[in-house]
Amino acid sequence: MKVSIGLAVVVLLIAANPCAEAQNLIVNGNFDSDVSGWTPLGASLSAEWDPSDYAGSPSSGSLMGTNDSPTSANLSVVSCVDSISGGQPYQYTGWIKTPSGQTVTGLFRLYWYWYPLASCAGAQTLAASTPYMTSADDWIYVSTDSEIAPPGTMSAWLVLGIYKTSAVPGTFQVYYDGLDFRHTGINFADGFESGDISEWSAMSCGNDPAPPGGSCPPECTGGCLNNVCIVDCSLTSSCGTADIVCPPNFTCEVECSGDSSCSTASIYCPANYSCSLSCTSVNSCSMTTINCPVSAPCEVFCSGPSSSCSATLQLCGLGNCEAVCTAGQDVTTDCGNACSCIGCP
Ligand SMILES: [Ca+2]
Repeated sequence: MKVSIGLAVVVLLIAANPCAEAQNLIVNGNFDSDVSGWTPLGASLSAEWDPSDYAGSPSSGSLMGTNDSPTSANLSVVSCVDSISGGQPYQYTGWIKTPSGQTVTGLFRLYWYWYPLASCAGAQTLAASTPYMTSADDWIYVSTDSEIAPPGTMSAWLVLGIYKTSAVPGTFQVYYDGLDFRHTGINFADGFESGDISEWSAMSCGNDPAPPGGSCPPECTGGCLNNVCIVDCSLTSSCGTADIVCPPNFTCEVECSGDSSCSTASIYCPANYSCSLSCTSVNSCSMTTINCPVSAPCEVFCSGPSSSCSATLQLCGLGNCEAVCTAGQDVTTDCGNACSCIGCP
């Protein structure tokens, strides 16, 4: 597998630095029960809760924006987030759908502004945007590029653009869901002081939406933390007797720290959220197979003795897929159509 040195460095930094993880700064980006925190600007625009959810969850919904201006109008639903750090990179992602069969045309996109004061006060500066889109009959994932906040930035004004382009009366509707705005998790260490992130775009390969979470399912035997389901396999031969099936609405971490703990197990990741397998003890993941998410990141970490991974198989999805070995462990990474793929030597 031919990969660039830059990408390998990125992956190792991410793997080695748990501080590189960032969290979604949007309080209500999944619209589980309402559209609180979001404000439609303009008398011709409404923002209402709708039961349609981008992941099909029966316990969540989306924001339905309706632009019924009698003429063309570029309107927006907005939300302000604080706790921005100047000089740091941020990215805005989400899911968008438009009902088919609308009688008027329009455009939609995600974009945001920076503000020098908290609560989006002071003079605004346009940050970044997705391209304008014209149709999305089913939910599509969209993402801006990563954008560095100017020095002194305190807050960001996040916008859901709902631009009715027809000059005739009629309503133009757009649904938004799974919105995520976060520090993109790059902590500039030695060698990256210039702030040049042009080599870092591999991080945005695939989809990596924030999981909706919910009450912690019983299969998360190590509990749940920040919408991460932890499967605890710390006892000898504890998890290899049956399939390990991650619940659908959480990021999943399977921790095989006991001897032979996950040996011969088949692991099924959540379809839409990232998944990781760690193998840290004698034969902990021997003959274990991990079935990766459809397009979210999938990682296997083999550390400890060389037998911690032996005849371990990683079946990649479309997203970032990687295996990290520290001591000659044996993992086969089947890259398939992964947008980025790094296996162990
Ligand atoms: Ca939702």
